[in-house]
Amino acid sequence: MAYRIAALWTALIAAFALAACKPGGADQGPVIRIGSAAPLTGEIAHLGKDNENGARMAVDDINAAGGVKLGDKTYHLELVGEDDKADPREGTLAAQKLVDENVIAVVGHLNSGTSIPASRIYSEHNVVQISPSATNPKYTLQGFRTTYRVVANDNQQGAVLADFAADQMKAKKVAIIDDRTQYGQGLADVFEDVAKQKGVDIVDREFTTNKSTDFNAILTKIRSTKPDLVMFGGMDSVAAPMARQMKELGMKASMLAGDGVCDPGFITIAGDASGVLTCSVAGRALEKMPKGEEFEKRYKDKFGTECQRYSPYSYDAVYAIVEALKIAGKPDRQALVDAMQKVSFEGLTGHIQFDEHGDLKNGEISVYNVRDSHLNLLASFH
Ligand code: ABU
Repeated sequence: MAYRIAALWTALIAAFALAACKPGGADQGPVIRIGSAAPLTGEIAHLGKDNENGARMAVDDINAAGGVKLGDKTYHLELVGEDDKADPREGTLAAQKLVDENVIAVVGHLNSGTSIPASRIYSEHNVVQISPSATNPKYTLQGFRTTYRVVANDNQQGAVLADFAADQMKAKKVAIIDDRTQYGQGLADVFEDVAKQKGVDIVDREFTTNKSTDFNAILTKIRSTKPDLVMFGGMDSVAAPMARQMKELGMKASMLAGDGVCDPGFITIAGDASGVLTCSVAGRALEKMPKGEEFEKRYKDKFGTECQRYSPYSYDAVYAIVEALKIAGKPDRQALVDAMQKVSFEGLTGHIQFDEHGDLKNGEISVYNVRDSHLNLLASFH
């Protein structure tokens, strides 16, 4: 028995020493915890990790600059990451975990399909949620005071894609495929409505899932309609094998897609079929951010990989939380909720200020194509 008590004490002392040494431990004074929720496993883990990395970079930068001073106390930030597996149910479990882990606010989730169900939990616990990438308009239209995003939404993105298809790409016949997620189907619906208004002939509408990899049946059907474009609403892990199969089937059509596809991960998976893609991003292009190149370089040095898409936006989401904390003057969930509407600052990605719903004011849409295995900026729209 004496041996077991001694062993327990040794373990407790070791655990205490570890807590005191790690970032946010006792030696660094008071800590404010910020959550990050994204898919860290599964088909789009590269995008989820990118979102988390952006938030981590902001937290590390803020801590390196001395932390967050509120009144007479200086706080160290700690990032608490949860894996939502890009799954709606897992998203709510991750949200509840973050609430229980005493985070003051959350950067996330990546997907609209997880951000929307999770937002109810954050709202019930007065936890501010800022998504760096969820673009479905419904996300911010639920009447919650806690729900924000730092990107444009799919009403803007779908309309820009339809305008671009009709006016710049001169597409007359378009087939549409979506993945039946809130994001993919929602974006495809907006695109279809606006494209029809512009006189584009929607020759077919098909759907798949966000896990599918075999599209031969629907692509063979679509090929017979001879479209100029195949518009896809979904993510890169589905779009890339689809692009490869379009090439294998000898299809002449280009692929048009939104921000779930517009990243280096698509090019890696699609390989020599990647040149078929024209796509949009629901924000300012990294190339047009005054500190974009510096961010890209620092990101690569820090994480040993190139940034994908929305890490600059999760970086700004952390700064938006810190701006609101400074307005609130104390690390209190309710005070933070009350401060969010007053946030206004020049971020990495542009000016960050929110409308009454929590949408970014003056969101931008950028359009790219893929040339020589690189994303090539074509145009920006407000
Ligand atoms: N906006 C692209 C991917 C995330 C989402 O809205 O589901």
